[in-house]
Amino acid sequence: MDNQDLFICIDHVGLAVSNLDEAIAFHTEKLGWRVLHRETNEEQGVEEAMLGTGEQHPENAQIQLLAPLKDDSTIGKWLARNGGPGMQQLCYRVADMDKVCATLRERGLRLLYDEPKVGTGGARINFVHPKDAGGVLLELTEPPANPAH
Ligand code: MC0
Repeated sequence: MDNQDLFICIDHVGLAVSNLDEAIAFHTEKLGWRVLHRETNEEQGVEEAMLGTGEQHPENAQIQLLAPLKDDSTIGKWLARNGGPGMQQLCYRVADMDKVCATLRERGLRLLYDEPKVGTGGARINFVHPKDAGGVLLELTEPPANPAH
């Protein structure tokens, strides 16, 4: 990685869905994806599944299905505002979350959290506000040293 690079790869694309089991059925039975990992993240208000292929290379982007635990959660509000399911976020993988967040802050972008929170599989996560990222909610993820998926 060159010094100029902030991101390693696209880690995943997050799709907001109303019903996780129905969305998994669609993505596996119709589109041929496989469920690689599933978990509930109470703090983020989501039940989620990560989808990939049978020969998932670590740097191949995954599809993340995000269903709301409650109507007034981030995903619940997003579904209501957008009138149903759709693409909610783009997530970039980083090697050093603290360094990348500091760099982006220096460049004037708003990070949503002062300190990273816990995301999929124990990753450290933060988000760039969509108004500072061309209308796209950008998630940043630093995978744990020993990933759970
Ligand atoms: C809101 N806006 C978006 C957006 N959400 N634009 C693009 N993509 C999105 N996902 C826009 C709205 O259209 C609105 O624009 C403006 O931002 C403010 O919207 P709002 O209705 O007031 O929304 P807020 O402020 O309640 O929430 C927006 C915010 C929120 C980004 C702060 O979604 C948030 O905290 N997101 C980070 C956490 C998250 O997404 N958790 C779920 C995934 P106008 O022009 O109408 O003003 S958890 C996850 O992803 C974890 C498990 C993981 O991967 O490890």
